[in-house]
Amino acid sequence: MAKKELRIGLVGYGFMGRTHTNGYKRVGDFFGELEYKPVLQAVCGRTEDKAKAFAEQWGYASYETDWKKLIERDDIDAIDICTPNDQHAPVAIAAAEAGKMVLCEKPLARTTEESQPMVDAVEKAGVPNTVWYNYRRVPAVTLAKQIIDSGKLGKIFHYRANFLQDWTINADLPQGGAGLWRLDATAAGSGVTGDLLAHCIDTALWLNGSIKDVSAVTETFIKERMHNLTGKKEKVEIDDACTFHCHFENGSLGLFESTRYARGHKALYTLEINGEHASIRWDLHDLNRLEYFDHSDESQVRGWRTIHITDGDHPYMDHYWVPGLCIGYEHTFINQVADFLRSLQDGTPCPPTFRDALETAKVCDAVLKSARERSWQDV
Ligand code: SOE
Repeated sequence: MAKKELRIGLVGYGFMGRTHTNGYKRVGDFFGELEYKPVLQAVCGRTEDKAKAFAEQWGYASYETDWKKLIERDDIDAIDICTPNDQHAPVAIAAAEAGKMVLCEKPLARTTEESQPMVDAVEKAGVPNTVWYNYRRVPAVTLAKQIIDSGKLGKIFHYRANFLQDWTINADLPQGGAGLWRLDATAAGSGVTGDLLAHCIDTALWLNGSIKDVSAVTETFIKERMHNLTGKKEKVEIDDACTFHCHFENGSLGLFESTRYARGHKALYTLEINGEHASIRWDLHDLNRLEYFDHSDESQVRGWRTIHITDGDHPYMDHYWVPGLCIGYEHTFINQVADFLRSLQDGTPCPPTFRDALETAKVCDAVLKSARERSWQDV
């Protein structure tokens, strides 16, 4: 049967542009049953030779240098936003108003205030939408969700998550511009809170439900950095590190930490959930494994077990290799594209939708406000 085409217009050709494009290119190989197939119609970026080179290297049929032109094109069905965070809102709102589907890289935008009109725009236009919180699509994390939903953990007491990196320790690293916009508050909105804790919060809301209130501490270790766009040393306005604790609506306590100053850690996203009957632990550096402790095991053999998430009955894994063989980071994006295409064919939302991601934005805002005002904040 001929597949229905989903013609993609990608805005932004950085790291995330590559991860998403790889997802579009590979999804048909692994998820051959889907009715839709992505078509790499156009990539858009401000610098013409870079946009052209990206189109040639990754297989886009054409390129644009103005996202407004991309959105006007009637041979594009879906706009995928991979720009710095300050561009998410204008592009998403214009795309929705033009009737395009919208896929947006996380976080939804810099603040809740900026995110809300994006939610309103996609809902008013009735266009399919999703936000690329890709770690939900790690098979081990999806399995954690299934185990929690089955009730095996019982009442949840604790949710703990870290996202640790070390790439900004060097004080000579400039801020701003390509590659370094994550250090520039104007482009990024915040530092580790919006960039890294947003992932932890999205997963936590999915696995453990809503967060009621938060108490946070942030720190900016390097106070001034050269700004690539102005050529001057300027104040650093982002949070380099953030820790917060919180109450979840289900009565459990949450503890979260993120930093770009944890020497030796490159992308150490870990989470642990402790319930009345069982606990779960996961680590991005070993993403194919889920650790599980079940108190109902016979006492002599009771202990943490490590489940290698590579079997055909584990989430997504029947689409990949044979049991025992691993997948990687890039497959989380392939899985996300597959889920988006399936949602189109089923006429259902593809979580996290813009509305779901608004919840994460609200928690991030409350965290930053709590740190600024040194007080507990309701979400
Ligand atoms: C930052 O270094 C970063 O690339 C984030 O922006 C991504 O969302 C995260 O998945 C990995 O780290």
